[in-house]
Amino acid sequence: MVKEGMIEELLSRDNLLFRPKIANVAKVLLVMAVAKPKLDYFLLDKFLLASELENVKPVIVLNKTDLAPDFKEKNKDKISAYQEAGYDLHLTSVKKEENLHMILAHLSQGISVLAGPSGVGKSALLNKLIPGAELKTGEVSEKLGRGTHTTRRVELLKSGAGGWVADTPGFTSLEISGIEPVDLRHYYPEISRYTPHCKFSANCVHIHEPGCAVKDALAQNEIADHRYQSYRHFYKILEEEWKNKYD
Ligand SMILES: Nc1nc2c(ncn2[C@@H]2O[C@H](COP(=O)(O)OP(=O)(O)O)[C@@H](O)[C@H]2O)c(=O)[nH]1
Ligand SMILES: [Mg+2]
Ligand SMILES: [Zn+2]
Repeated sequence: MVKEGMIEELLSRDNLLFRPKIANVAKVLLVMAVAKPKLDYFLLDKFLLASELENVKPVIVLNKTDLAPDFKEKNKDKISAYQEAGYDLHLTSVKKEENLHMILAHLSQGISVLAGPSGVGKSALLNKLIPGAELKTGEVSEKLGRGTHTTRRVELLKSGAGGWVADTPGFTSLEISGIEPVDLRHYYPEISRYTPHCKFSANCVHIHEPGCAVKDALAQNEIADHRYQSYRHFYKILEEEWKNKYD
């Protein structure tokens, strides 16, 4: 029997990474699809921010590579940006059973959770990795679940690798507003590396300050443009939110 340790809790909001709360989560596998649905890098970065905010180690899983065989080649700069920032990243195909052993290896210790948008293959992945898991897959069942249930269950499944893992419902948006704008720079490892070299390193948020080492690194292609754009994007959002908070 794999369905041990059921946790049942009211779910009133859809926008938090770990709802229902699961205590002592060691790792979060951020599952996204390379196609169907199309990979949204801003959303991936938002999941990364939310994970860091929760102090949980994120592992990036880009699934459905069978649907986009040229994904790796076309996205190699973006992929290496995450790897160079220090994130574990795996390209998988649940359908073709590619690289699934790498994911199983991540489930060897403590509690892990799967998070990511709906339809990317989270439940299908666990069904492959954990014999007997029998989680519902496919968009139809998820939609029905959302419409008709006021409670959702998070089931802790025992992985063959030794740890425990929880599937989660899909998330459409996430909460990162707990981050103070000036602190956002610490959440982008490859950006924060340059901060000590900025002229005004104590407060430089790398947007329009003079003598900014991050801007220089960007010009030299040492920081991936899409990551800097994502940083700016979330900086502006947080700045706006914090302005409204204290005005
Ligand atoms: N082509 C392809 N389809 C997949 C893959 N993984 C999952 N799917 C399909 O994607 C749909 C959504 O999967 P599901 O596990 O329910 O996604 P979840 O919402 O993230 O749990 C299902 O129809 C799966 O069969 C994959 O690697 N390749
Ligand atoms: Mg699912
Ligand atoms: Zn700077």
